[in-house]
Amino acid sequence: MSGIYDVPCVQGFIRICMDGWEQGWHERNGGNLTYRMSEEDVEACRPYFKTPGDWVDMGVRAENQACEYFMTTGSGRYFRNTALFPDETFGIVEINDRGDAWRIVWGLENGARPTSEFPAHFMNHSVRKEVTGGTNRVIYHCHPVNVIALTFILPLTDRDFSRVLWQSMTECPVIFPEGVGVVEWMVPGGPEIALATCELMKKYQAAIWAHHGLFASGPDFDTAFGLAHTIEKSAEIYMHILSTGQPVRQTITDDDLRAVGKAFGVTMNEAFLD
Ligand code: 2HA
Ligand code: ZN
Repeated sequence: MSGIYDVPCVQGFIRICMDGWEQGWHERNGGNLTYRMSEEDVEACRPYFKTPGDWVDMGVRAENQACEYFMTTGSGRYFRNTALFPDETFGIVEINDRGDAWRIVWGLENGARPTSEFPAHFMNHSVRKEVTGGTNRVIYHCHPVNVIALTFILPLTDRDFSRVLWQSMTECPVIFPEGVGVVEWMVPGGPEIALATCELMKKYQAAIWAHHGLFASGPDFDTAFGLAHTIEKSAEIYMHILSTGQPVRQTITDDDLRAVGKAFGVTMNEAFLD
């Protein structure tokens, strides 16, 4: 191994950033990504660590994430630049033994800091780590056009969004059988949106932020990105249907959704089915 850019988690992090950019989900400095590193990831990257920066208090605390290491995009940095200027665009932070402060151990050069949504990511990592028995590692926030557009026309309920997304593309119920959560419009980067999202991420793998974007999680980059991609594609199909102005003649029924769930061995969220 010749450098930190040969470490698989670093390559995976760069790849998802560039994939999201190519999808058009990261205008300017939009979106953010964090990855909770495994012990092997940390050991592979450690030879390239620098003298750590000062501890910075997060204003939130998660004891189950004490001493973890996270890869994180930088506040104000552009996904578009990730491959070209990786060590300025993202970095690695270590969490202290109280689980309430970070310090930079690699990257985030030239005065960068972790994403403005780091406290939201951190608290949601805590929830997802707990409810998945430690398998969840990725939190990915993006600004996909059709998901955002839908938040202007559908009622802002988990049920309404889950049903529309399930019905617009056959394999959606297999990928997120529990549905998706919806957060009403809130100021980005603040504690309120972080806490509202945490409540939803106890039940769901993804939450939609009204008029803002999507917050998706997963055990690895492929799964988290794939979830965001699937949700956005389904929203896009629904928007295409609406834009024809034609009445919907047929759709996937609730019994069809149950049948897909049964065939693929997943438990559908019955609360959202009639
Ligand atoms: O600009 O997307 O939600 C980064 C963001 C904040
Ligand atoms: Zn955003």
